[in-house]
Amino acid sequence: MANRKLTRRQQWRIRKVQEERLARAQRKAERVEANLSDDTLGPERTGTLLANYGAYALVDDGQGEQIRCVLRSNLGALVSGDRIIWQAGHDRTGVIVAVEPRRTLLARPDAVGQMKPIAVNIDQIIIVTAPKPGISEWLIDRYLVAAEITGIAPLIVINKSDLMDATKRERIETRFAEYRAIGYSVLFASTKANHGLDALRERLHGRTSVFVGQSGVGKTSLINALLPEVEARVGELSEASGQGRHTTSAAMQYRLPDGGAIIDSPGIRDFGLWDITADQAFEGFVEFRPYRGQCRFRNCAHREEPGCALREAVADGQIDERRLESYRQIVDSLTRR
Ligand SMILES: Nc1nc2c(ncn2[C@@H]2O[C@H](COP(=O)(O)OP(=O)(O)OP(=O)(O)O)[C@@H](O)[C@H]2O)c(=O)[nH]1
Ligand SMILES: [Mg+2]
Ligand SMILES: [Zn+2]
Repeated sequence: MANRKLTRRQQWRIRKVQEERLARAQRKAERVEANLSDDTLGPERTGTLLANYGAYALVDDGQGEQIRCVLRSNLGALVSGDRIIWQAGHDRTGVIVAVEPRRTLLARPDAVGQMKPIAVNIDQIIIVTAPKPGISEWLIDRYLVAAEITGIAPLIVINKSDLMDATKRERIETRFAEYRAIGYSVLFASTKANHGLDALRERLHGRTSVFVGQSGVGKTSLINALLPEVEARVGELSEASGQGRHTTSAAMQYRLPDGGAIIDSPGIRDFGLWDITADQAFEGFVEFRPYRGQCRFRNCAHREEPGCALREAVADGQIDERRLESYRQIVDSLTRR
């Protein structure tokens, strides 16, 4: 996963930070436990899980109160957005006893290839990218495939527009014209220059959206700009990154004042789609759909085969060549497993 080799000293520091974090979470969980005893627990109520820190989780009780809860065992991996059943103890603590079925689920494989949920019960995936650390269409395509096959609407946001002069902006507009042509919305924004935030706010209204994208593109900054009052609670100094900057370590949901919610998620370098089939990947490229079953060979891999409808569509200017290449790379990554 790491994009560079870490020195022994850095590794030691990362381990130390993680141990401290774990110990802190454990202490908090113990304080929660101290306020809970089976005979004083309140009745079962519904709530929304805001963030899961492992040893304990933060729950929204639906009345604007945040409750620190421990989790009964055997509930599985709960994540931001889960609708849960909980019982109150003393002093804004509680215990989560059950989880409701999920409406939608966005997941990704972890380091050992196990699918882990990122966020659940969401309506919209906000794919954030920025000229710094760099715009990657390959990564965007993977998120788009995930959005298409989970049926969650995507929105592309290009943040840090303040870092673009007119020429650069023009060049990026040209690169993203293809996405607009196949039906995706692309918004430019800047938290620094306070640009594009109203348009974004409009798209977030009344829905539950998760912000995804590479580390450092400004997901947390966007959430801070949209909800200035939550500033204190987002971003923790990450020594693990070795760069002394704030980086998000657990997905966290925030309620929008006029309805809806936004979920901040930790940045990732690569977004694998390991549990899908080549057929699903095909469906994930919306502009390919009219060509399904049109190739000469039924098992066409859309590479060198004669009579490939997708390659012909590229030659006719109907399909973008880079998108076809992106599809092939995704399929390659599936078979390499
Ligand atoms: N120039 C410029 N910098 C920005 C903008 N928005 C955020 N940044 C900077 O980008 C850096 C990363 O911002 P974050 O909000 O922490 O990024 P993130 O996507 O949440 O990163 P992770 O939590 O690691 O996934 C910070 O130094 C921000 O100050 C912007 O609009 N313009
Ligand atoms: Mg962040
Ligand atoms: Zn083909």
